[in-house]
Amino acid sequence: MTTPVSSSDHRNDQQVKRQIQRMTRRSFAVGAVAAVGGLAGWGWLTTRPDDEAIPWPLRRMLRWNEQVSRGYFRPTRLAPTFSQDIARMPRVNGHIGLDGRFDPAAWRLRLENTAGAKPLALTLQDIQALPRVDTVVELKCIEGWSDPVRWTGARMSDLVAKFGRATRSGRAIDLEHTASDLFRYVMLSTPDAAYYVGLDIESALHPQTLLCYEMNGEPLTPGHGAPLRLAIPVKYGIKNIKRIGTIRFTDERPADYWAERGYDWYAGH
Ligand SMILES: Nc1nc2c(c(=O)[nH]1)N[C@H]1C(S)=C(S)[C@@H](COP(=O)(O)O)O[C@H]1N2
Ligand SMILES: [Mo]
Repeated sequence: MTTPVSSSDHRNDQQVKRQIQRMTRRSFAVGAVAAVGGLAGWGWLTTRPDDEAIPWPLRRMLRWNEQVSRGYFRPTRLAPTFSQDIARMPRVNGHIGLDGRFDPAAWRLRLENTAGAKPLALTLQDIQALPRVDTVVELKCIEGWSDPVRWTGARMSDLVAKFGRATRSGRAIDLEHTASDLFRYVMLSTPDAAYYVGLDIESALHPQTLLCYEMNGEPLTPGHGAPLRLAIPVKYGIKNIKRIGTIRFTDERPADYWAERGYDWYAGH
C-alpha cells in the first residue's frame, strides 16, 4: 500500500527544492569567487619577475625552506642506513656531462679553491688510498623514486684533511676549532663543466658524504659516473654528481645546474 501524498508534504518538497537551489547558487558563487581568486593569484605569481628561473615569491619560499633545513642540520645527524641485502642498482638517471669523448686513464681530480692555492691533480689511486667507507643509504630523486644503494668510497672530509684546499688560511681542517676558516661552499663539476652542483660546506663535509668509486660492490660504470661520483645522502639525487672533474672551495654560492632551471638550490632533506 502506498501512502497518499498530502498537500503539506508537497509544500515541504517545494521548500526543500527551493532551499537546494539557493544553496547550489551560493556554493557556485563561492566556487566562482575562489576560482577567480585562485586564477588571479596564480596569474600574479607567474608574472612576478624571475629569481633564478622561477617567480621570486616561489624562490623566496625555497630560501625560507632552506633556512629551516639549515637550522635543523647537524653534522652528527645521519641519514638512515640500511642492510646490504636490500641495496639495489638504481636506473641510470641523467647523462649531462657524461656525453662526449672521455679517457678514464687520463682522468685526474682537480682540487682547488678561490684563495689562490695551487690546484692539485689527484689520481684515482690517491682517493682509493684514503680510508675506505662502505654504507647503504637511499638515493632519492626529485622525480619521485628512491633506491637503497651501497656506496664505497672516501669521505670528502678525509680528502680535504689529507690534501687541504678547504680552508682560506691553508691550515688543516679542524671542524671544532677552525670553522670560521672554512670556505662556505663547494662547487663540483664534470670534466666538461656541463653538469655542476653547489653545496654548503656543512653538507659537503658531512661524515656520510662520499667520493665513490664503487656501487653495490662493483666498480662504477660510465653511466653511473665512473671513475668518481658523489654520494650525498643529506641531499636529493640532483646533487649526487657523476663523473666529478673538479672540486672547488669558495665563499661565493656556486652556480648549480638544476637550481638554474628552477629547482631548490639547497635540495636537502
Ligand atoms: N654528471 C651528472 N650527474 C648527475 C646527473 C646528471 O645528469 N649528470 N643526474 C643526477 C640525478 S637527477 C640523479 S637522480 C642521480 C642518479 O644517479 P644514477 O644515474 O647513478 O642512478 O645522478 C645525479 N648526478
Ligand atoms: Mo634525480
